[in-house]
Amino acid sequence: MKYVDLLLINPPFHMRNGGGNFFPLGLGYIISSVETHNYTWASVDCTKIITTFFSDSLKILTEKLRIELAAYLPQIIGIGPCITSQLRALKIIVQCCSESFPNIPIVAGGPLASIDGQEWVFFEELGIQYIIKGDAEEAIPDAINAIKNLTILAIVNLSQHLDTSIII
Ligand code: B12
Repeated sequence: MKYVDLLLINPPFHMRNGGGNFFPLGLGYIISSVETHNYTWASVDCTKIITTFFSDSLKILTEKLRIELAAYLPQIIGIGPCITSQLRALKIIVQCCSESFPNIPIVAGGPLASIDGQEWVFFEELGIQYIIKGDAEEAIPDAINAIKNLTILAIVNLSQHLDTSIII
């Protein structure tokens, strides 16, 4: 199992005839910023798992995503770039992530998450805890930093309770 600060999940989409596909530029920007901050990352590209939203494909997505997620131990999960037409797949991704990592924060981002008035899609329909609106090159490293500091605080607290010294 590989420890990573950030696990990015690129949602799949139902490709049109003759449509193309490449790794999203927005995720590339986020990854570049995460590396600049010396954090680690990995990505699961769901467009490599399915290219249609027919029910057989969605079943394959559920099965294969579960297997891919089992390879990682992330601090935070980022799903995106989310767009309107991906809703059915987003439900599956959130469900698989919540099952595989029940205590790990999940954050969604991208064009759909950035539209005012669409927050309910993420919080109520998908059950995601956090969204980042707009560009995430600064917000994602900030979120990783906050989570790491919380973990350190928890360990310091525990060490005080136990009256032992823990070197972090
Ligand atoms: C280039 C582009 C494409 C390319 C490449 C897509 C790709 N995989 O990279 C192609 C031609 C393949 C394409 C296809 C489609 N596209 Co397009 N595309 C764009 C376009 C013009 C630019 C996207 C881009 O690269 N921006 C530059 C990067 C740096 O910015 P960004 O993606 O926004 O990323 C930043 C933030 O959003 C955020 N962010 C992004 N991802 C994440 C993830 C997390 C976890 C977090 C926290 C934040 C975050 O941080 C990033 C860095 O700052 C946008 C319009 C636009 N102006 O945004 C439409 C747009 C995204 N596409 C759209 C659509 C509808 C599609 C298609 C569904 C069309 C179709 N019917 O087939 C497909 C789906 C493809 C897919 N899922 O990848 C819509 C989405 C609308 C919506 N409401 O959801 C948009 C907004 C255009 C529009 N106004 O209609 N697209």
